[in-house]
Amino acid sequence: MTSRVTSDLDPFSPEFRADPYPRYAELRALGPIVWLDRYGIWVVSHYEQVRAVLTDWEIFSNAGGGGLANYFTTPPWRPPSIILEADPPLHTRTRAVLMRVVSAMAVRGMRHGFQQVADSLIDRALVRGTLDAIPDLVQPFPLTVFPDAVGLAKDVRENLLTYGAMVFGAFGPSTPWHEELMLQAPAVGDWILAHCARDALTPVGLGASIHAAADTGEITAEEATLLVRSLLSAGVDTTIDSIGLALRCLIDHPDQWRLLRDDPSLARAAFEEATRYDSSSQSLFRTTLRAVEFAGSDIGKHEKVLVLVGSAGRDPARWDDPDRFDIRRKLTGQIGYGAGIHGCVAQMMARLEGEVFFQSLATKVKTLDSAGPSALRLNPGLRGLTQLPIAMN
Ligand code: OVM
Repeated sequence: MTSRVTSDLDPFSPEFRADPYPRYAELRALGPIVWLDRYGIWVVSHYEQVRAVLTDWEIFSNAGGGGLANYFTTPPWRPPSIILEADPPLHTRTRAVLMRVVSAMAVRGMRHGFQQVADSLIDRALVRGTLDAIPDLVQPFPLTVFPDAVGLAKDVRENLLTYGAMVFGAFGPSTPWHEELMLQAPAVGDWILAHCARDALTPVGLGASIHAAADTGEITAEEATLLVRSLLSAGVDTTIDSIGLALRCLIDHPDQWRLLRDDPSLARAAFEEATRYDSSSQSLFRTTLRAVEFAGSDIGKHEKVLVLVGSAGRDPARWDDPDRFDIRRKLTGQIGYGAGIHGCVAQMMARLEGEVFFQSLATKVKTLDSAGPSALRLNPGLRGLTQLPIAMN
């Protein structure tokens, strides 16, 4: 006998999003899979089921779209991603190219350049002492180093944030905020594709490496352009938000900040723990390719499953004292970057950005305090801050 547990919780409502963790615990208490009446979708919130869904790509497809919209019934807002919104065999071919382009070896060579940008941003912030860390310290870091690594032209990078807002806005339900934003979609969609073309990119960089794969016939020129777009879609907002949230974690946990300040070599571990504790990626979607019985419930064909990685990171069945932010935790089994064939392909770049940023901060900054309330961004596809006033010296 299968059963269906239902809930009227709305994971995309501002109330839920303001503090999702107690709500996640409510969802976990309801069972391993729950039907959300509000959207007519399934939700999994335990570490075990989150991992199970993410690693079973033959049933839980990405071709139906990465968000709430079901591409099997509703046309996508942009030409779909050929890596995120694709299944094998297409995904296998495109993922192989990106895996090579952002390999451990390629990422190792980025440290020095990242370090220079982080050092200079932190030096400038220290001169000011009191500032809003999101626009004035956190945002400029990925917004500089990531497109530089890709080889994007230097002009009009602000458009990247508008584009990123659209990409992640499309993950959630339609709202007046989203509808207004999407008025710019045709222009911004054209802008991004034009800047991802081979002749628009610098001759050395991740973008050029992707286009080089078109010379061997592994991918087409059009596919190369779309894969460059994937990097720019997934690589800017995500790290801005995760570095911002990690910074807030350290401000909210002064004992952990002191540990890091006294031993800056903890920077990578601190960022890793923040990615478990308060990941910028809280939710992903899959769409079933066929009917399946899962964790005691019958899921129909082409139904949406909301996968709460943010809840999996706090599941007491997987983590000791999960609501404790502990940068000395021996963290294995990270779920904040997803898992399985769609697990974040450039997660080593993200980790390097976080490590370099917090190592520089820990080395240069003596005191770090809140100077006012933080504010969450509206975008339903990512968790992040728009505002984080800080005082430091
Ligand atoms: C893409 C894409 C967009 C957003 C996120 C993402 C988290 C990928 O266009 O491929 O991965």
